[in-house]
Amino acid sequence: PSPRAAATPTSFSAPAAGSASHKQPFVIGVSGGTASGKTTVCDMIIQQLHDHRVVLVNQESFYRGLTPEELTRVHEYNFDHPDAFDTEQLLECVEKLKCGQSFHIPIYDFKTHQRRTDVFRQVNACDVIILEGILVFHDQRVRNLMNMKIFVDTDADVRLARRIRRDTVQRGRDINSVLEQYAKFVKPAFEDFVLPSKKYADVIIPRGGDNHVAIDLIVQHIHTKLGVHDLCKIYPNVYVIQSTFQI
Ligand code: UZR
Repeated sequence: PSPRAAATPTSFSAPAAGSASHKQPFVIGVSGGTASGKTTVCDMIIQQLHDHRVVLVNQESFYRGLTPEELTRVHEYNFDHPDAFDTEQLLECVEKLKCGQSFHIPIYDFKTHQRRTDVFRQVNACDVIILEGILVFHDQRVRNLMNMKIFVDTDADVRLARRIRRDTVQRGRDINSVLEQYAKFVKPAFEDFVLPSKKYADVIIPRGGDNHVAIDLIVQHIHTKLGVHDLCKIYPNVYVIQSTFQI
């Protein structure tokens, strides 16, 4: 219980989760091209924010499952296009978390290109939400929920080399299909959708997770903002308690 709740008169009920006086989490968007080091940057930020409750929401969890027909022609499916994601559900997730409610995040299986139907990931109230993905800056409504936007900017050759290693080693693909998919979908979608969304970033990190100076500066800023954020939310509550006493 917060000190404010302790000072609340017994006749004054605590605000319901989701009410206007709920302390809203600080939302950070982390975008960048495939294999740019987004996850590494998020992990480093999370490590340094150990004194706060942080929830990482990955845009990949919101991939739509492929229909049986799409599955028969999976090599023609564009996973890098904004329509491949269920953005409405992603929006609902961040909105709910922002007002202190929990959310069941789907679990996407990269091998079957389907959502798991038996399990989901429950995420609860938190202080910081990190929203990570290639296209998290694409939709204006999602962008508007963010308090800070970070774009991880890594050279295309470095990203392709990492992508080849990741897809062949971790996802069991053969190198020709990885290169084909890269040329046909990944690179054009990066140029059409990901790169143009870079202009919305507040901070651009060159070299991704290798850039410790940038990450330290970002974490310092988040700490400052979390403090300011808390204060802004405390004042309206103090006002409510005072007016209750006056009645
Ligand atoms: P990151 N992706 C798959 O490979 N399989 C799927 O079922 C769903 C997505 C890939 C997607 C995109 N593209 O480039 C990448 N393809 O996941 C985005 N082709 O993930 O940001 O971690 O690179």
